[in-house]
Amino acid sequence: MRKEVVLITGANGEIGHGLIAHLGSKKNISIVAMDVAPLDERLRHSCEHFIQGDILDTMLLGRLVAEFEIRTIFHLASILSTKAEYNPETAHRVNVEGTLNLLRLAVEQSSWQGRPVKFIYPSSIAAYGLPSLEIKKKVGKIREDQWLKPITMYGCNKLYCEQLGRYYTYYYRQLAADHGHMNVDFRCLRFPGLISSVTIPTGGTSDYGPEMLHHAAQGEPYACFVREDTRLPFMTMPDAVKALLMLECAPQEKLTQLVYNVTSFSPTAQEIYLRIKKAFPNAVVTFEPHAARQAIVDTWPADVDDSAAANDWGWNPDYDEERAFNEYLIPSIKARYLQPE
Ligand code: AKB
Repeated sequence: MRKEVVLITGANGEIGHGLIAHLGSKKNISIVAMDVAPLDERLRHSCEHFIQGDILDTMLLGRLVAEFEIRTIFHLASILSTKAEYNPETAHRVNVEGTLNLLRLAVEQSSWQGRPVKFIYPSSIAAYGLPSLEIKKKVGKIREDQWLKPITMYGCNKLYCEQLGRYYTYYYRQLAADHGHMNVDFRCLRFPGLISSVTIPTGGTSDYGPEMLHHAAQGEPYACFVREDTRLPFMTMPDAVKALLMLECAPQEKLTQLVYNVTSFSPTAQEIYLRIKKAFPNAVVTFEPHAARQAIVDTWPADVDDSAAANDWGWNPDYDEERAFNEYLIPSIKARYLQPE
């Protein structure tokens, strides 16, 4: 008999780390983790199986369908916004074709199991595209259906994959039912910038927040690549994991939409710096905006409206800005870097 498991792609990534570390502590969950690189040693004990491979390898994915009964897929593998701009076509292949392959896998699993497999997909504030800084300042919190004109390949990929999820949830089955195929249960979060005390992101454009913090904690100078007045929404990694699991567990009948904004606090880069300086008085941070990266964040919203998530499935972050820095980020980062291992 095939074993019921949760499949997590992009296991070594930031969200992968946070999610696996959290789920690994639960007794009744078997994790099958997947990543192109060897699994981080710290995650090994939390995963029942690890598959090193590419989400573009359809033969490999076919073997997964045969071996496991997959209850939920957390499809976290992705090339982030800055890195994607260096090779947009490769990013498209990984971000879009990779997601399509996973959705096909979910369809096959759903058909075989006779029930829709849950497909939890992290989209991003990169799906938005505000036309000017004036408008960004004026509009404030934006809803899921507003300003969807991304300027990055990553943002285009995220927005399109949300549509693919919609297709495989509502429309695919209309034709495919004749062939015994089933729809999937696609659920999506649009994440803001994420900050973890454990991992540092690579290749993103909201990375200046976590990078500033981790550099300061290690006593290294940091050249911030955006202006002081740049404002973006952020959230701690524990809250990101909480949102993923809350959305996974939410009763289907409560969900009024497939895509939900989630957020917590919206500081400027200067406000992040001031919090860091208070905790690490020797921190050296300079602001040296990088034109292309600045242009990207200038199109991302200063804040998002996450009231649909609050109304439909009770979303509420545990960490506001004060708690995020004072009770999570600063103490655990100090413990991580300042104490001998
Ligand atoms: C990035 O900066 O690319 C990501 C994101 C906001 O999705 N962190």
